[in-house]
Amino acid sequence: MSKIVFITGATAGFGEACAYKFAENGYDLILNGRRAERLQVMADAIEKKYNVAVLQLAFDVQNQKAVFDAVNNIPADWKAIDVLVNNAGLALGRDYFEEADLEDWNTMIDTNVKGFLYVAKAVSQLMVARNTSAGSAGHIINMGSVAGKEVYEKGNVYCATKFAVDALSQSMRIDLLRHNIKVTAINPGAADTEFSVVRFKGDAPTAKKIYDGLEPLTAANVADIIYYCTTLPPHVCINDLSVTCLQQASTIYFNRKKDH
Ligand code: NDP
Ligand code: 8X3
Repeated sequence: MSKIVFITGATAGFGEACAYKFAENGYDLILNGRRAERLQVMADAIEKKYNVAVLQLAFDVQNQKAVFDAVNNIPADWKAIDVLVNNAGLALGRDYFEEADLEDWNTMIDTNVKGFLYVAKAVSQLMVARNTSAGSAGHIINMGSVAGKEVYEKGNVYCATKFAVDALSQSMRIDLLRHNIKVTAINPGAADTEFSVVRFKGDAPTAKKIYDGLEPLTAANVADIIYYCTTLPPHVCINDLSVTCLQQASTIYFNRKKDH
């Protein structure tokens, strides 16, 4: 029987790259994102190329009812979820604290903290139900960030949401210990996905400047690492993994190419 991975935020960036990586390795996929049409295009392409099954679950992780309805109504033969990639998230704005937009703050908190929690709780309940004394009953991979380890100017609430992911990953690891569920936090640095275009609300030139003079991480780099974490023996768990490109040492120290 194929293994099953559930990926939130699968319509772009890390989530999309994870979908292809896990499919390449024979997993059946449960894919989430708000953009249903993107999920459909991906599902068609992946099923054709990798001969795996794809279940599309288009919902907004901010919507508590939608999350629990979707997860609780997963068809019975999809319920044995081996891996959750709890990845959906975003930054909105990069502004001084006193100038930042309250709606941006609300959306980041509702998505990166509350939505993250709804998905983790709903899926962990399915994993608990199949607890096994032999090996692992499931693996939850939470998408943190270097911004969840160290704050930076104008990072305020985005950083706070990722610090919350860090704290919750630690808590979940403790509380789910008795159920044999692995919890891994992945904390990437700058990666060239749709993240910055979303953060700067479609302002492509400003988004591009984030990566000036850098060879940033790619979504595929991060997906490879996430997949690797799931290949270790059942008794081994990577708890917390930070990864940056060679030219990034922290959230603020970069070695950009000289002409930038
Ligand atoms: P992208 O913008 O490329 O992808 C974000 C994904 O999240 C999309 O699939 C989007 O899908 C989904 N998403 C956003 N909001 C919601 C929502 N409310 N409900 C469901 N899905 C949602 O960004 P990344 O791949 O870079 O980001 C993925 C995660 O990685 C985020 O948690 C981000 O904070 C984190 N991260 C990113 C880094 C980077 O530099 N890129 C570095 C460190 C961490 P849709 O719009 O279809 O809903
Ligand atoms: C995304 C990385 O440094 O832009 O989490 O906040 S950063």
